[in-house]
Amino acid sequence: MTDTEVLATAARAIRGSVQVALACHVNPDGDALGSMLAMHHVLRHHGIASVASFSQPFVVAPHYRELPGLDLMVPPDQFPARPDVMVTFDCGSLDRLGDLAACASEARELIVIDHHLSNDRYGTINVIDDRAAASGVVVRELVRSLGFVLDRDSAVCLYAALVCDTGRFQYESTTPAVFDLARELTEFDIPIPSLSRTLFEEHRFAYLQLLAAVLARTELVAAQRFVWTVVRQDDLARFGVTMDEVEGLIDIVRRTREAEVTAVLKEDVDGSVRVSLRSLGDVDVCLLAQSMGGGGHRFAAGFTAPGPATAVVDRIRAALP
Ligand SMILES: [Mn+2]
Repeated sequence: MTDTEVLATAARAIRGSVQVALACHVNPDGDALGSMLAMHHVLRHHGIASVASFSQPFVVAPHYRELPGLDLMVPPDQFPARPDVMVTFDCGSLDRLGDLAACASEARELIVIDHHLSNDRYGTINVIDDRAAASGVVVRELVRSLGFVLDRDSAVCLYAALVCDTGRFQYESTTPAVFDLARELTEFDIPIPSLSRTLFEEHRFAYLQLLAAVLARTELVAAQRFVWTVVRQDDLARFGVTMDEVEGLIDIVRRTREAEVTAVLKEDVDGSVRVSLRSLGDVDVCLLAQSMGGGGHRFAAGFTAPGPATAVVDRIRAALP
């Protein structure tokens, strides 16, 4: 089937359904939440009953709080056990649905909306476009295929999906098609400054203090073009910050001009160390992570190892050119 035919098949299934059950992957990001909520708004707007959820932990990260429709989701235990038509968003495999994987297996029709090349096509209808910059882009096409229109809330959600997955129009995925969609979405009343701030910029003051301490101990190994730092449990206690809040810290450390590879180590309560790796492309950090029992992509990968952190750094350095 061509892309257009698959979209039309998905649209027919949705139109013919009594209730459409929408789900995205565990620990949803901006694209997962944005694409799912956009579809939720569009269906409600056109009188099609829908329910939206994601697996436990049923908690939305604070920087997504301005997405309209978060209050319209239901907890996963209220999700239909045997959905008539279920649609998944930005979710590459069944297990990434967490608690909702069982519901997906019981669905009469399972529509998979995604843009990951690695998607294993677990649906009965798979609408997967690996050239799309975000799942939100695929949702826009599905809405068109349904003959439905966007409203303000769905436009805000799709805009969030688009800016999150293109890194605010900075990643390689930023094509002319991305700007076409952005132009269309910004015809609606999108609060661009406040969305940008909450999605990408603001942090609690406590985090900034932790950041200062962690940056102060960052080490540059110039000979190996390698920069690294560690976040310790006592940092979290001292500044009152959770490990979840330091996810973006590596994006600051990897700005180091002299470094090709960046590592941020996070000491867990049990003494093990979670390592995030980034590369500019000359070094394949996925291979490095795999050699340590982890995985990822060429530019971004990770692994977990027994501590202490200094021993883990020695192992990374031994694997680097
Ligand atoms: Mn995505």
